[in-house]
Amino acid sequence: MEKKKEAEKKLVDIKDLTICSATGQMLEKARRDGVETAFDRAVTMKACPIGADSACCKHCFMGPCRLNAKDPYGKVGVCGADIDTIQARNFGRMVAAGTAAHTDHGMAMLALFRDVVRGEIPDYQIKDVGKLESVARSIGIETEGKSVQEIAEALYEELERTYIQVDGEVPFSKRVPEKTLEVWRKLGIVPRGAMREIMEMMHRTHMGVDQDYENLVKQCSRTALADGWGGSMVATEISDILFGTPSPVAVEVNMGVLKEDQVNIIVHGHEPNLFESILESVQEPTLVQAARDAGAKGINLVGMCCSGAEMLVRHGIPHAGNFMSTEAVLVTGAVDAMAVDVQCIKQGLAKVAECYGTKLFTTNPRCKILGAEHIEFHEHDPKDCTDEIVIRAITRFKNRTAQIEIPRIVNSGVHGFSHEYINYMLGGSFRSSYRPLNDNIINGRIRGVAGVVGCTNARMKQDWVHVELVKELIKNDVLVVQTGCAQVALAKAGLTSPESACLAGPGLREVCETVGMPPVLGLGSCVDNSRILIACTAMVNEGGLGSSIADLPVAGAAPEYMSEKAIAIGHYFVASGVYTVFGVTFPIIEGTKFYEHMFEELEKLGCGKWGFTVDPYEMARMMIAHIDKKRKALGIDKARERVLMDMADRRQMEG
Ligand code: XCC
Repeated sequence: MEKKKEAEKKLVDIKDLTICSATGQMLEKARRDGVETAFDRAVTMKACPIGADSACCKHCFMGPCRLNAKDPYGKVGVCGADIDTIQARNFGRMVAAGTAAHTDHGMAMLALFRDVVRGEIPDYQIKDVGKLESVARSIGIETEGKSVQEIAEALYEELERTYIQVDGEVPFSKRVPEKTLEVWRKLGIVPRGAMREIMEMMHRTHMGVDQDYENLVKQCSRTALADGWGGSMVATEISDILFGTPSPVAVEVNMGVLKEDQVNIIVHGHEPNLFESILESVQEPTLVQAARDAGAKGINLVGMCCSGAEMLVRHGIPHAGNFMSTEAVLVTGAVDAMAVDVQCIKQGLAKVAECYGTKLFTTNPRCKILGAEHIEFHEHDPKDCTDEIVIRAITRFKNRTAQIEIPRIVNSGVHGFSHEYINYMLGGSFRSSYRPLNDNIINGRIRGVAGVVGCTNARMKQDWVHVELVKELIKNDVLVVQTGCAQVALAKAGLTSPESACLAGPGLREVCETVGMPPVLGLGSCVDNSRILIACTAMVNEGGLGSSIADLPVAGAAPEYMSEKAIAIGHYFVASGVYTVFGVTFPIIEGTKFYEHMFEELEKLGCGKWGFTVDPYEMARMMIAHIDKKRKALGIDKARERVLMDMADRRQMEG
């Protein structure tokens, strides 16, 4: 009886769990079907309060030692480590893990590129030669008079240093604005190879090594920068070179993109090569015929999470939902196969898939899940794996037994705003540059730019903080750029459509309507946050907005983050000069020296700084206040005469 009462008490109203109606509908169905999801587990699994405060040290076996967040300096660990050392060490290991995830992905993309260039993988080609040349030139590789093959070989050789270089600066440090790089050099945080940085981070956080929180934070910065300006940036650039640089494309999102009368295949993960190959397999005439023979009208390929976001911006492939919807989507019963590769793949998927007879396939040797079937993906013969997944999905379609219920919700938007396209979009083909963006910031039509990125989290009302924050920002004339699961949250809320410009403030609205763009620009997956770094650099280089990234009227946020990758991303933005506000929870104790350093002192050293709040409106206020502070420092706090310059004005000005 007591137990029953307890269970009833814990049955939270679904409206408090998500604002995504499709996910809510599926959570209702899951409850009826007796199927458990992460939302349920988050209610019954109380987060460990000591871990949440980062007040626990388990780096040696004299512990684990627990300190008291309410009296952080009241005691120290058995070895004598104080609260600042413990928090900085814990943070450092999170940065190392997040950086490792992105850089391991990036290194895999670079290895794929090498084998394609050397003719060892005929299934992929260099799709974007223009991008190949521009990336090569950006790091000092001479392209004039050289063949594509020669440029590609030289680029591979150079970018390999991003990972393995023992000394020196990563190749993409050549792209960093001079003054920002100067700050890094002064602080000693210019990254060497990512392997070296991650290794040193792990070493220094071992028991009895670095016990000075400021010194530890320096290594956190160097490691995170090896991600943002290293592993992640290489992953983005190489994926563009191999699979095409995104440009705006109309896309449908939400669970209504599933089709009851078709074979539905979802790809969920982070490495675009699996998805690119499945895209080919679903168009294979023999497989399309096999699907028809099984009674299906066709094969419907759909993405989720970050590889879904990459395919969304690159090819306009429909997207079924973000991280907190991956179990819920299986509850439709309509998913015939879900193929996963690496990162953000809940082990809980195996159980839910089993309940609905969905085939769950792992494909990457780095990620196997008990209960899922493993069909290994080999780049040298990718179709072996992806054709087999399609065949198995068709078989499941033929033998469907689960009751099917697909939420009839589809949202449309425009995505695919790469840095290259932003350049073209605002300037047009005659004066393609960031000048119009900078001018519109200077004249006050656009107040500033905010990156709103990151995950969704079982401990937050899914999508709610993202949507409220972004609405607040655009209403105040702040242009929003997005990646990852955040982008999908806003797409489902309809804010990535050009029509949503009506929700923007008058200045931003005018710019959006003139150009025909939405006030919320979707850039791609989480590794594509590197596109935001490049956009910031372009704004600095264009002139008029200061001489370092830290001078720009920009801010970042990850309001519903959940992964260590997000911590690494947040810290590389902070180290690059961006004020970055996180929601949910932050592994830190307010009032400690470590807190002061991360939330205040870093800015005084020429970097950005961290901020935290769970409230979307407060988050918007904090970000806008920062943007206004930067506008004031630049002397553009008073909006200037609101005119758009034309070519004649510009020539006169330049003259
Ligand atoms: Fe994962 Fe990348 Fe977070 Fe989404 S946003 S939950 S990290 S899928 Ni990248």
